[in-house]
Amino acid sequence: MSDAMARLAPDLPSLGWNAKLDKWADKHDAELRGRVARTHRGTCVVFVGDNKVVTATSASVRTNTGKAPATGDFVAIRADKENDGEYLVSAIANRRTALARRAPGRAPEPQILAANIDDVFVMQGMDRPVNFPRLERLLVIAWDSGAEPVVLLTKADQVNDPDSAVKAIQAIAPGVKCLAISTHTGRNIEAVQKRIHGTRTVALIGLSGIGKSTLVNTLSGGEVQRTGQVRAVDSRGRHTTVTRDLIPLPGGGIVVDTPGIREIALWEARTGLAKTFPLIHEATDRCKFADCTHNREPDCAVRRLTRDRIVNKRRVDHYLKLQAELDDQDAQKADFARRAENRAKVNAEERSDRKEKQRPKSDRRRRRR
Ligand SMILES: Nc1nc2c(ncn2[C@@H]2O[C@H](COP(=O)(O)OP(=O)(O)OP(=O)(O)O)[C@@H](O)[C@H]2O)c(=O)[nH]1
Ligand SMILES: [Mg+2]
Ligand SMILES: [Zn+2]
Repeated sequence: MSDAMARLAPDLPSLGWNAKLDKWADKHDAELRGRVARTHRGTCVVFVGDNKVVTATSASVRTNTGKAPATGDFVAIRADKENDGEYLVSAIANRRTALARRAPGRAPEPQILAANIDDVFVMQGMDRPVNFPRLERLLVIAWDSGAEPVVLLTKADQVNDPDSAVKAIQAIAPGVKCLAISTHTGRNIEAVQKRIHGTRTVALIGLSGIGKSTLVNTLSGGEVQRTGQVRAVDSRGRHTTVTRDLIPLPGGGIVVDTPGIREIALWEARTGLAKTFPLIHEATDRCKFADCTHNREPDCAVRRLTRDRIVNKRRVDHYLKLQAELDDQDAQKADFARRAENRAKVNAEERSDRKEKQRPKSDRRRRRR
């Protein structure tokens, strides 16, 4: 895999590396510098230019970076003094943008799906009806990344009237470009290509089996990513892509292919929520009560939107649901922080108790005076 990947790795400037990053890397005494192509269980594959990749340990504990590198990160690398011939990621440059979700598991923490991206292609297959809640959830995450979302409806060759779905999406996502594409007929592939050039980086997200990797291959003009069959019974994919991969395209531009995720939880995405539901978000400021739950209160501007048929009820309900998810998360974060603080206090007390016991008696007495 590394060999094939290395062939994709041109010089660092075409991966988005610039003079500012050079200065930053110099400050961190980087022996090597590069852009993360893939992460996998505490190691990451890094493009370091000259058609080379190195594998570096990315465990945040060992590298003192405090956070794990993500696909798309710009990193400083140095040789691992304890392990001959191995490398460590010694620093991660500040992320210009970051596509994040809440990491699976109980602890409230983020997982970065792609860093330093310009566009997020939010993708859905046209072989099934548009799933608006799923689309909205992905749009929240995409907007929140700081990059620009674009909706791609794939497999347009599978339906007679792809434009009706495009129109329905444009109605709920004003200002977001939406394209019906097909890698089989080539429909709108050129329009997609136009957005990816130079050092622009685009992340692809959406369910398994909708054709993310197929699009990457079409844009690459060759087979760089494995693609999978879709089960006929439920037209679901089989999770063919299992890592988040940064792929430089031969004609310029870079894509991040991701594994299809069924459950995607939000992470601190209030900005993304406001941008995905602008009318509803603005209305919340006009409710009579500052703590309006938009449920039964009089003079509620949000309910007025549905009553006047400006926004449909499903969208309002979904907005409130996503907001509740973020409120819940804040409560969990506070709870986790409180417990961590208590644990630290108990540990500190135990440590000082132990010290007290280890000290000679005479010394203890002297101290107390
Ligand atoms: N009809 C049609 N099928 C397509 C199109 N694009 C992709 N497919 C098919 O969809 C199936 C799944 O494609 P993949 O590219 O592997 O899907 P993926 O989104 O990368 O899936 P994961 O890696 O599992 O997340 C393959 O059998 C493709 O041939 C298209 O434009 N039209
Ligand atoms: Mg794939
Ligand atoms: Zn209200």
